[in-house]
Amino acid sequence: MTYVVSDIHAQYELFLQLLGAIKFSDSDTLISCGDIIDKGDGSVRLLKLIKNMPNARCINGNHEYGFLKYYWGLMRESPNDFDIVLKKLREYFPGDGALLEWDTVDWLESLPYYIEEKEFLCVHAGIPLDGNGRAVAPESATREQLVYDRNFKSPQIEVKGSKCVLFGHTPTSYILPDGSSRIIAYRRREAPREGCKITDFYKIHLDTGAYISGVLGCFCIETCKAHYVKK
Ligand SMILES: [Mn+2]
Repeated sequence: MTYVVSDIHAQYELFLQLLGAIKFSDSDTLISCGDIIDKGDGSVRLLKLIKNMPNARCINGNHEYGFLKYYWGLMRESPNDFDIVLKKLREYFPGDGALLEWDTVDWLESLPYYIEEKEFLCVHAGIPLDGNGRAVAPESATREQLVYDRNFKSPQIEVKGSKCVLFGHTPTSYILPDGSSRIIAYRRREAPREGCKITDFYKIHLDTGAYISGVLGCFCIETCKAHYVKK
């Protein structure tokens, strides 16, 4: 199975709890839509854990992008002093920054900003739509558009075309009328009511606001079911 998660925000124990709840195994794939770090105190432990999972695929969110921009700035200031740069990068994470090593920084720098498969597309915040309401080709979107998009989350924004877009970035409790923290799957008007193919949906809003709500969810591509754990 393929499970997609977003905005874990340094909730290390809660993430382990989620892997246990879905009985995540070597034959499964995990996709993270970004914002693994910040807000909680387990940023570096979580990065190292996911980096070492052979069946995990990750993209960067605005928080990883913000960290990388800070890193690139430090490298311009002190291009010859890697020790100073690493010291400052460790201080960036007040919780467990002391555990940060260069290989994790290099790994973050190597990550893409979208994952595109035949039937779905993973981005952090959203993707611009063209005049026909279709998502533009992700390679033509800028990093800023992908990690900071402000419009895509709106329930009024419908995506035409054949792919489902999975994203996070804004807690769904800000969108749902009852303020609850659950994944929102937007079903296509033309899709059969009981269908369970990923292409029956045009977008899946994944961010359950784990660091505020204590709820972390993921969405399974094959079953189209959401799974949750709570602190
Ligand atoms: Mn974000």
